[in-house]
Amino acid sequence: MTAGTVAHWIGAALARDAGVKTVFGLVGSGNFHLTNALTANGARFIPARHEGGAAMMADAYARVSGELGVLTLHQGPGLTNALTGLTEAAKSRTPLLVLAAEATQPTSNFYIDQAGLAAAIGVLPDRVTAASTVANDLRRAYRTALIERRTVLLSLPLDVQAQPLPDIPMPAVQVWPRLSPAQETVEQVADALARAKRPVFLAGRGARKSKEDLKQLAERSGALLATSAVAKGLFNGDPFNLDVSGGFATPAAAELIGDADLIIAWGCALSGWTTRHGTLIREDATVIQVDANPGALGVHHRIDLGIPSDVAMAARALIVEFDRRGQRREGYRSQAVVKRLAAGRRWRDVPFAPEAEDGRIDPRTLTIALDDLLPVERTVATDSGNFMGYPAMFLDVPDENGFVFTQAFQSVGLGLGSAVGAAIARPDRLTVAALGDGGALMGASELETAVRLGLNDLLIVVYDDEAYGAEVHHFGPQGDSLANVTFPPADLAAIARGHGYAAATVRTTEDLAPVKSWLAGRRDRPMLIDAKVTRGKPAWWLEEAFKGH
Ligand SMILES: Cc1ncc(C[n+]2csc(CCOP(=O)(O)OP(=O)(O)O)c2C)c(N)n1
Repeated sequence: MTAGTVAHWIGAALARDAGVKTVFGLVGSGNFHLTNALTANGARFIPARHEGGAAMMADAYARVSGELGVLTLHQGPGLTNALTGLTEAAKSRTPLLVLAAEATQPTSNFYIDQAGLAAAIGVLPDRVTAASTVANDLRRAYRTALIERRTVLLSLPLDVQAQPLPDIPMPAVQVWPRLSPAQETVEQVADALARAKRPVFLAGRGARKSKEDLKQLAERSGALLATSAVAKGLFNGDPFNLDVSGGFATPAAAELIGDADLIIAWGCALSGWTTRHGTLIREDATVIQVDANPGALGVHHRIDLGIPSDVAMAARALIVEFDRRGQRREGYRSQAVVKRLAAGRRWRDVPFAPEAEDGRIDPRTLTIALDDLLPVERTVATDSGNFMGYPAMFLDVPDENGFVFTQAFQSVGLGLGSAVGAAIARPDRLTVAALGDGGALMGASELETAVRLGLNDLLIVVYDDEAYGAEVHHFGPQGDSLANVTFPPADLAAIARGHGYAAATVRTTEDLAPVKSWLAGRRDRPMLIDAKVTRGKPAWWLEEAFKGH
């Protein structure tokens, strides 16, 4: 019996009044009535098999759809199981509302300090304190998650959930006005662009809604365009697009970014990943950072000017300023750059000698073959590990919503859950989950979820080196024992078939024939390929990642 209780009211307020369409989670006694109330009022509930998977599904769903992610959990262990995914979401500023039941009696087995736990991982703790305050409590948490782009834990004490409630609507959520730059600041940036010979724009996830403005401004000011890994695909099709900056940058992109005399970061944190720990940015380059979150300015890299502003508003104000001045500059858009890009814009333009190992395929050869085989309309979600640059560098994505890269916490095991969330958000696209064998087995609890949900346009690609490759390549050269980070072969194709997948073991490009048939056929089940990849050499971006340890 839920009607008329606080639990019922929260479900109805979110699904009916706030229009929440999709909710992820795992149901226990503490969130049973709430989840039923959500679905009774029109939301779709996606049940995961592990809260860690559910958290990543909600996170990726929010990243790909642009909607608020909503997650519902049982009290205590339901929440602790979700912590790694929630940390990734919090560090990525994913707008995510976590509705977790809460045992408030310290004598309960389920009791923990949920607020303390949330605070420790960068999640904002909040609570529904009483039936009389639920409308305001829910609105506050919902608004903070959505508008301030935060991961918010709204704890729902069991006794409060059970209290009766009169029929009141959820109050409207007030939208904050967007920050815009002062005219003086706009002129300062326009002056810097007018002085610069080689300006480069680095755009992050915070620029995803501003690409047309940024492309226009770059054209007027002669800037080249690049993105952080998480915003890959943003400037697809632009003739001066360098694609990803940082560890995954092509030699041409790294060279051109490395020579820039002005860098403007747009909604981009300028993290060590994007700047190769600062080495991609010349010491004498002017660095300007624009971010809607003032707290993000200058955190990872030195800046000469930090502008707390909505990215699109700042870009538009600069376009107006350029037009007012009647300016249009060639800047970095020279014929020499056109030629350099024509010769090596994409990673696959860079020649390589495939590594040879009996019964194994070079991961670059594999990924290029897949890139040719798979439809262009795709979402690529990657896990963490030595392998992760191969999909990031050799698989194209159609736009800025096509790449799910959950590396803010650099955790292994998040890839499969995030692929499921992405597939739910974009059922019109093929979803590619790129995993290492370590990450695939760590996240294996969601293998069944994809089949159960009928996610038949999901292709799981396991880069199987039968090891924690990142550790092998980190410590191997020092002569340390690798016994604890290498494993005997596991038949991941058989494991997948057991769950109901189409599956294949891949050792050569010819072994991809079943993928071709799967793509061409009825696609009545998802597919997994266990690619036995060569193990001799570390990925070249790994050295960069280790610098952060
Ligand atoms: C949760 C978690 N545990 C451990 C690590 C340390 N770690 C980083 S990469 C890696 C190996 C992952 O192996 P796999 O998924 O097979 O990918 P590979 O490195 O072999 O390509 C490990 C254990 C981590 N980052 N996150």
